[in-house]
Amino acid sequence: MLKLWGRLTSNRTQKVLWTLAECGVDFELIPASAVMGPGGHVAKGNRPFGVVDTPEYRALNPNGRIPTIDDEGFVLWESNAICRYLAMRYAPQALYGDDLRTFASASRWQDFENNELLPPQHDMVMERVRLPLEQRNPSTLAAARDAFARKLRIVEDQLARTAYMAGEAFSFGDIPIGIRVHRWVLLEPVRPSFPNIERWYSRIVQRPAFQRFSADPANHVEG
Ligand SMILES: N[C@@H](CCC(=O)N[C@@H](CS)C(=O)NCC(=O)O)C(=O)O
Repeated sequence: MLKLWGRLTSNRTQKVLWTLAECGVDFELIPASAVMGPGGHVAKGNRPFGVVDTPEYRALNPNGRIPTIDDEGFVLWESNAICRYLAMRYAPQALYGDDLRTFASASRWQDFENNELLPPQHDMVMERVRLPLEQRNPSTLAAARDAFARKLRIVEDQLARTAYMAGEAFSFGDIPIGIRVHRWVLLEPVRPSFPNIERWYSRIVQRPAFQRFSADPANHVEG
């Protein structure tokens, strides 16, 4: 069975969990992390899951980061590469219409999410949830919220043109943006108006594969 090292609260592990669910692939989740454990973040005095610092894990993933997969002896790290691999191997039709340009467009949205949306939202989660109160900095939070909303405007404009990120059908490009928007909705009860994102999100949350691992707020805004 496919093995996945990671944790439910990791947004990059979440991308892989959602993709696995879309593909209908069974797997074993091996909890692993240097910074979080069952009780929450180490910054709050909790014990991490560990594993990532062992020589065995470093031989699989020299970064000591999560997620990593082992699919019948094929080991892969980098969350977006894992999702592309899973889509190509298990669900090309369902996850990009088995079409080169849809694949390229979906990959572009993965890169955009990783480079533009993830860094400010990481700061938002640290400032809102994970850091002890005395370590939080209101100006870091304000800058992160502004940067995130500015970049989300690009998603809003895309969704004014197409029903989903890479065209008229769901693709793996919707997965990282979906994780990001879900966290944003959970973190920000009062949000700027992005009607196309709201319409798209209302469909995304109905997907059984999203419901399976990604919907639970505990995996996003606790710890
Ligand atoms: N570019 C890598 C980044 C991996 C990464 O930084 N993962 C985070 C979790 S989202 C991590 O390993 N955090 C430290 C830990 O939990 O030990 C990827 O997308 O897989």
